[in-house]
Amino acid sequence: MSFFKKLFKRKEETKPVEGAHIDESQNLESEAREAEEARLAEEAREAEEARLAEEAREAEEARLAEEAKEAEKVRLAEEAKEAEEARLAEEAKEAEEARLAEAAKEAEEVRLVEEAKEAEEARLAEEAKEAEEARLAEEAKEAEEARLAEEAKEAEEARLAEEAKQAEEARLAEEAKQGENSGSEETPKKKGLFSKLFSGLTKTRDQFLGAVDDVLKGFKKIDEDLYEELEEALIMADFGVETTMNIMEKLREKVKTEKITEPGDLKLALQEIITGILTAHEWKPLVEEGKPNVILVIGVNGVGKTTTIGKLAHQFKEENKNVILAAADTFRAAAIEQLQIWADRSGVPLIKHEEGSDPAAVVYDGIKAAKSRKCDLLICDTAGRLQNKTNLMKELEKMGRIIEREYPEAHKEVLIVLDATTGQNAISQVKVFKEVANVDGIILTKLDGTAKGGAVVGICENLNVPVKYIGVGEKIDDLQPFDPKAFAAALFEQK
Ligand SMILES: Nc1nc2c(ncn2[C@@H]2O[C@H](COP(=O)(O)OP(=O)(O)O)[C@@H](O)[C@H]2O)c(=O)[nH]1
Ligand SMILES: [Mg+2]
Repeated sequence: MSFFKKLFKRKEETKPVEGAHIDESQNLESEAREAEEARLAEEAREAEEARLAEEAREAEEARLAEEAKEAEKVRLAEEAKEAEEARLAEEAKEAEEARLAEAAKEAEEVRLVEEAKEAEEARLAEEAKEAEEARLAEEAKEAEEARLAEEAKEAEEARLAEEAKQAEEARLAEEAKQGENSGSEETPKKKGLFSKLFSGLTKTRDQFLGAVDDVLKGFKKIDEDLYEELEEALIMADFGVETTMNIMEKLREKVKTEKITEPGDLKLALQEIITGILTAHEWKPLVEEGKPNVILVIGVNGVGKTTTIGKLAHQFKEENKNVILAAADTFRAAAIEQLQIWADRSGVPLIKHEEGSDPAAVVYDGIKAAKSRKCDLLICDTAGRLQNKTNLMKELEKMGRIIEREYPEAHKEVLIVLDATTGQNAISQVKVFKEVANVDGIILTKLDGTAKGGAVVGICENLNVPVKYIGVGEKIDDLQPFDPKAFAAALFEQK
């Protein structure tokens, strides 16, 4: 029976019944029982509630645990997914890197093969070129020897004739000196130089002066057309565009200030302007007196370095200087032999090594010999292989270093030899060599063989390097100090 039913029943039973007699002890007992029952019921209820609460708590805990477990599962799954993704990404990255490395390796291999191929081709080309050069040098040497033998014969004849002429000139000069009009400054030597220069410039003069004369004759007054044609004549003689423009500007100016009206008078004006440009650089002698001198002769192949050195050696020997040569063009045996021929002709000693040896070592030995023989002048020949610029640069640097180190007391000159027949190209050669060496002066050769003599004017104006000597022929005395006034005069003088 439930607690409530029991209670209800007890109340029914305890309802005062009219007339009924209720035993007092019975009542008390019943109350105690009921109280006990109520307490038990209360306890049962509380126990039930506690159990329910416990159950609810356990259920809640189980639910939470379940939830936590599921959350953990989700988290782990998530983590596993992420790890997998990371692994895949890493794998993909590695695969990509491997692919790129492979591609780079392949590209590098292709490049190396290509480079090796190019190097081989360049080597073969260089070899072929060198072989060709050697052949040409051999030919040149043979021709040179034949020519020299011929020249020696001619020179001897010429020398005898010259001696007779000079004796006659000396006699005349002496006579003139003794007479009252002895003031003439032109020595026979100077006259001889000028006549060589004059004949050396024949080709240039014929073309240039011929063209100028034609223009001037064709006009009655000075106008734009005349200027234009004169400009053309200058360009044709290889004065160079810039220099021609400059000369023309100066000419217009001169015509204005000096009020020149006759076309015929323009010739003298031009000569004056050109002389002005050519005298811009002061002429200093190559050799400083009272101290040793070293001249390093540079320039591309075939411009006339070796020939010029032979001529210089001869000239300085004639001036009673103690000269020594060094064959630092060691690239070909023929080059050394060629210089030997010139040394023998001038009667000066030559320091030489084997073909292919270090040019700087030759210079070193040259300095040693120059010191021990107390020479006034050491002249070094060099190879001018522009096609191998790095090597050339290294060689020239090394030679320069050796001279500075071993011969600091010497006056040093680096001379570049230029071939006048190359005209304006000569200017770019100087620019290239200026990158690798300090160039102190220019020697312009082969003026006799070209109508491009006007290039001298362009060279003087464009390069901040003075022209020191000019070559006007192949003979030993066909080299002369550059005299701007004489040059301009020889360019304009009529026969
Ligand atoms: N006509 C003429 N030929 C010259 C002159 N100077 C050098 N040569 C010639 O130019 C050629 C090359 O000269 P070389 O001295 O061997 O040149 P390198 O290679 O610079 O040493 C030779 O045949 C020389 O005779 C010159 O002033 N006039
Ligand atoms: Mg040479």
